[in-house]
Amino acid sequence: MSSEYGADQIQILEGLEAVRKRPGMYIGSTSIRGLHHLVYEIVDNAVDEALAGCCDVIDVSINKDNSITVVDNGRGIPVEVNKKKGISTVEVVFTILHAGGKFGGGGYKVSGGLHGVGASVVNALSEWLEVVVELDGKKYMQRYERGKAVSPLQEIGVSERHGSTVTFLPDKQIFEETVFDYDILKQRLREMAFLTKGLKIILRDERENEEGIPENEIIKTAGYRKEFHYEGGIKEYVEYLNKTKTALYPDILYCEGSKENVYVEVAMQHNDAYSEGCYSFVNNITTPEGGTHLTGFKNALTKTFNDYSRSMKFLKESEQNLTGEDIREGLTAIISIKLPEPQFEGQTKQKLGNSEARGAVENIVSEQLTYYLEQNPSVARLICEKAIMAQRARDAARKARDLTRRKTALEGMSLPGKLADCSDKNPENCEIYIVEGDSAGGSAKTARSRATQAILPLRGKILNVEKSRLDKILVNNEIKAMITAFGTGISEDFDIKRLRYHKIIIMTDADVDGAHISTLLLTFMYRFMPELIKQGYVYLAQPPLYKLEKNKQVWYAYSDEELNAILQEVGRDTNNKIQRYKGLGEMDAEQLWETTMDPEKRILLRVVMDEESSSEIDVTFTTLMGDNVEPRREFIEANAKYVKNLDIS
Ligand code: 1YM
Repeated sequence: MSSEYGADQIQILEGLEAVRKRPGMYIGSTSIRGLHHLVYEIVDNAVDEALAGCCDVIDVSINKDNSITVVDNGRGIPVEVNKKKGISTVEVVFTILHAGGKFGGGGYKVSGGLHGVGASVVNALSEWLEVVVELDGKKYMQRYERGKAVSPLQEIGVSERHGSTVTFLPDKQIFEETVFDYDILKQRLREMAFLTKGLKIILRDERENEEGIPENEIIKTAGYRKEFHYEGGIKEYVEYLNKTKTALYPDILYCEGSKENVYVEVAMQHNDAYSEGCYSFVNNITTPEGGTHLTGFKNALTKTFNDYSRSMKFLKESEQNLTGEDIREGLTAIISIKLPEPQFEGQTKQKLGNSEARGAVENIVSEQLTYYLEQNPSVARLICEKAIMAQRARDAARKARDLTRRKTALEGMSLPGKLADCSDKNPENCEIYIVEGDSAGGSAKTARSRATQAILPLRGKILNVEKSRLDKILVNNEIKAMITAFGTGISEDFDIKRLRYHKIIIMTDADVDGAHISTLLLTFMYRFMPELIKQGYVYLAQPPLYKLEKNKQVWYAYSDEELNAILQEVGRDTNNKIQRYKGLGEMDAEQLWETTMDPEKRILLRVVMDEESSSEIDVTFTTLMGDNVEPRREFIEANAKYVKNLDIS
């Protein structure tokens, strides 16, 4: 045995040891995010097999013990002994760092998680991993523990089918968190299915806890199950994203082609709203920061629609060209390209750098879109009319903004009258409470710590930005007050360096109206100041739901569970006077300070967003705030059970 322990084996162990020493370098992090990357790495190999045309079903299960099983019906990972290494190809794939699709020769590895490093990394970071391969009538198995094979690949029986099955348990020594989240996997697997037309991906949750999965995904026999299968691929993705909106025309515009070794696919459709949702992917990986492929797409769109508008005389000679933003108002688009050697740039390596991608996308989209517009003049007209309206609104908004800019330049920073500002001028120390209603605003002004806490009361409901254009939004008083108070400006003028408070705290009543106002405020920030959320400056205050008094002693409860716990402790007798807070206004200044504003005692929820799932965030906001009632009803039904204290009085 020891004589076989040659240089190759030593190299293998050193490679996997490096992964265990610095897991972050291979999977980004050891947080919940890195944990889920393990699944994507294994699924990616199966998706590659689907892209090679050899597999059409991938089945992913979260098992009872939080291990994961991925099954595909592909050719099966090759089992023959690799002459150079002296071990089976399966073992090479799972134990040698960077072993990937290059083995088979010919094709290139197309899909790939954040780092595309594959099966060996997952193996190195798992307590154990088992791989089963079925091919040519036989069934093989190998098991590894913390990356090391515990036996060679063994033939364990016969089989009618072909494919690969991988089961692994993430190593608790490596990961901060080892419990998989059904919803996170669901989102990414849905996205993968959209990006790979025809591929069926099944997700099952075999765990017994009841938390977290919508009722409609329960299957009778055991656990939860969801199936993603889209024959229309990214066309269906656009349809899905626009489901919560009102489409401007029935068609999904679609372009496809290859140029300079770049395979390009684009699907798009306008809706009657005002925000833009263009999502780009390279080799099935999302590129939240865009890059050359997205630039190519935007260039093509701008040029094609300007040329068309001029040729049809929708735009007069004296009129300015439409900007890209005018044309993309209300546009939902998926840009998906595949190329052999993607180069990612930027701080987070999420921006495509390959210059050939720009030309390829620009070319294919320009040509096919021009043809489409010629063939479909009525759709073309609708889009051009919408863009021209956007151009006019943008002009009006710019004039309004120039006016405010000039005003601020003349008068200095004129802060809104309703704002009770704090005295400290260092933004790092400062926080602003945005408070629902004048009466709660009054209590908050009395209660606050004047040095560091500013209060901005808002009257009633703020404008729903999902349903208004920028020019309307900018004359809304509540919104204007927020913009001036924050100091950053919005959209292209946004500058985080001018932010006047490092905590923006939304404080609304703990009821349905309060939740609605919070959502309106978050929608506004998400659409016009997304950096505030991305950089973690936005918080939700958590006022208590109950006050409990007994023998002059006072307790506050922030949930029903907490109330019950307190009642258990102090006893449930008739002398308790439990008070249910209907709103912030019912608390006096002292109570408000004690329960919700005192930095020593309060609970704040930080609002976070994962940029990799921004298309899903968009769906959620438009579901909640858009025109279509049906998806909103479905959303509320599916999520009602998460709402602990739904007060509809
Ligand atoms: C549940 C995970 O890994 N499936 C899978 C992997 C491979 C193949 C088929 C495959 C690829 C090729 C030829 C080729 C891999 N093979 C390799 C390597 N599912 C899963 N299904 N035959 C089979 O790329 O030419 C790496 S991955 F390197 F051995 F070919």
